[in-house]
Amino acid sequence: MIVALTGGTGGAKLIEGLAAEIDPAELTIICNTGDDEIFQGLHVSPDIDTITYTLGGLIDTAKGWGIKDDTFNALQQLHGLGADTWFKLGDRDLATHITRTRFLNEGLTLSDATDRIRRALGVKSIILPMSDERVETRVETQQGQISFQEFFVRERWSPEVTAIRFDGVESSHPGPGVLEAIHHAEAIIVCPSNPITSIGPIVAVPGIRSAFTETAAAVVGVRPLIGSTAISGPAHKLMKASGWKASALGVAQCYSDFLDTFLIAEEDKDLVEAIAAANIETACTNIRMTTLADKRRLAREVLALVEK
Ligand code: FO1
Repeated sequence: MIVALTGGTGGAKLIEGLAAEIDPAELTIICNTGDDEIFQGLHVSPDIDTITYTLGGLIDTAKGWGIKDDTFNALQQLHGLGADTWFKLGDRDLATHITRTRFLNEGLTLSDATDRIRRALGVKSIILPMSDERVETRVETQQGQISFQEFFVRERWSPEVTAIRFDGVESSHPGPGVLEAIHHAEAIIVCPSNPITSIGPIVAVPGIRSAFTETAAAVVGVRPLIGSTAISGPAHKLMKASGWKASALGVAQCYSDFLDTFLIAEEDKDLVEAIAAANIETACTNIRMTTLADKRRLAREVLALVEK
């Protein structure tokens, strides 16, 4: 069983490549839930949905989120009724949020709801929320504290960030199956997601980071930045706000206590020695994933590293 940690659109691209290269039933994905938020009264889990839609062949590949060719009639009607509609929920996407909210209202856990929805969408891989308890990523800016989606979508990640917090994480527990998956994994892949707001919340859940340092499985990470800039999104900005250098070295240091091998961009090859000093093996490659062929190539390179 290969275990992958992911959140957001970058991680989903590598997961798509992995699922095309190995039997998807051999893939267990531990997913960030710090981006979850209530919109239109519904529980939206963006990172879980991005992975579920990607593995179900439903993802809008142009945007990297939501369902391809979705319409937005309900949202338009909601706007007319005075609702906040800056977070774009498509008509088919809404069916997922309505279903998850119904399951949660019936007393199911987020893990149960996630499993029922992925099975209904024909997804063979196991998708595990990092926790069934609410962990909320909060972004502190000069204008005050806002949610991750308010920062990322409404403010288009323009505010200067002074700190990132994961409210509720101290009292949270790993979701069912998470620690078992880590301990029994043949290999663990840290996908090219935002180290602070996608991977950060997962390894902040008490017990998960230590499981990564204890597991016998090789842990291979793929860097989500080239040079000091994120391929997409605010990773470099959020790393600086969290006191990490937005360099390949900075990301390696974020994961240095549990990462065995780090796959970084060819452009960053001059950092290999510095990262090796953090006791992490490094390999360089082209980490951009535009086409499915790119995603499959990178997945093959990562799998070759975990087999080493
Ligand atoms: N990202 C945007 O930039 N704009 C949106 O309106 C938006 C809506 C949305 C709806 C459902 C969903 O699952 C994801 C959505 N995203 C949107 C992406 C989301 O903000 C990010 O994928 C993650 O939260 C970042 O990790």
